[in-house]
Order: sequence, then structure tokens, then C-alpha cells
Amino acid sequence: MLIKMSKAMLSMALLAGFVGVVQAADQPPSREEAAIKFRKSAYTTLMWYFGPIVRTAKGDIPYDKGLIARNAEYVAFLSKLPRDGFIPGSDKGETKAKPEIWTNSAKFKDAADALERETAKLAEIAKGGNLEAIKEQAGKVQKACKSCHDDFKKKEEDKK
Ligand code: ASC
Repeated sequence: MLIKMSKAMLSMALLAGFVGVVQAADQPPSREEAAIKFRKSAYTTLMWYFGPIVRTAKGDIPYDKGLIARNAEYVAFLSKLPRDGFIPGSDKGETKAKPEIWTNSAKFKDAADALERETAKLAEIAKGGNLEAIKEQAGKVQKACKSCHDDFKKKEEDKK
């Protein structure tokens, strides 16, 4: 009897757990979860357009002036977007964002501003079509990426 009861209870607990999972899967994401998804996708989109610029700078693909100028313009615009996704409370969940983004928001703003500034310069330079100047400025954009990652993005190993 005792065993039967606990089996029934176990079944109920399992069912409750299952229902909970199904319900959770049905829930629309919270605004915080949506913000995390948004900013990740914005960085992904930015990188999609920055990629050919980096490959051109490395000599992996031939320099195409029109494509690079267009992509640099897109990157300059896209660099403005992700900061909107760092809303309060979106420091928890599927994110590598460090708490310093919120505790030292002035410094984070400086880093985001630096990305906007360097990508705007890249767009301007890319119009001119001087490949050496483009390479140099693309390097400065990468430095802006890296410096922000160093201060504000958790590494894979300290994710937890
Ligand atoms: C890139 C890219 C980054 C930065 C970083 C610079 O091209 O995708 O995240 O440059 O690697 O160190």
C-alpha cells in the first residue's frame, strides 16, 4: 500500500513536472528573454555584414568596393541596435553579459559609443575606396569589439 501510494505520488509529480514543462514551452518569452534574444541577433546580423570586410582585409576574398562600402554602412547602422537590448533585469538567463553592464553603465555606454564611432568612420572611409585605409579602420572596429568583450562579456569558462 505504502509502495503503491508513493508510486502514485511519483506519477503525479512527474505529470506535474511534464505539464509544467509544456506550459513553460507555451509561454511567450518574458520581455527580458526577448531582450537577450534581440541583442544576440543584432550582434549576429552585425557580424554577418562585418564578416566580408574582415575577410577582405585578410586577403581571403577580393576587394569589392561597392560591397564593402554597402556593408560598412550597414555595420555602422547595426552597431546602434544591440544597446537597446540591455534592459534592466536581462542580466540573467541565456546570456554572457557581465553584471558590470548595469553596475558600470557609464563605462558600457562609452564602449557602445566607441563601436558606433569606429564603425561610422569605417563607413566613411569605405566610400573612398582606399583598401589600406579600410583595413586599418576595420582593425579599429575589431579593437572596439574586443575591448567591450574584455570588460563586459563573460568567457565560456566563467559563464556560470
Ligand atoms: C571580429 C569579431 C569580433 C571581434 C573580435 C576582435 O571580427 O567577430 O567579435 O572582431 O574578435 O578581437
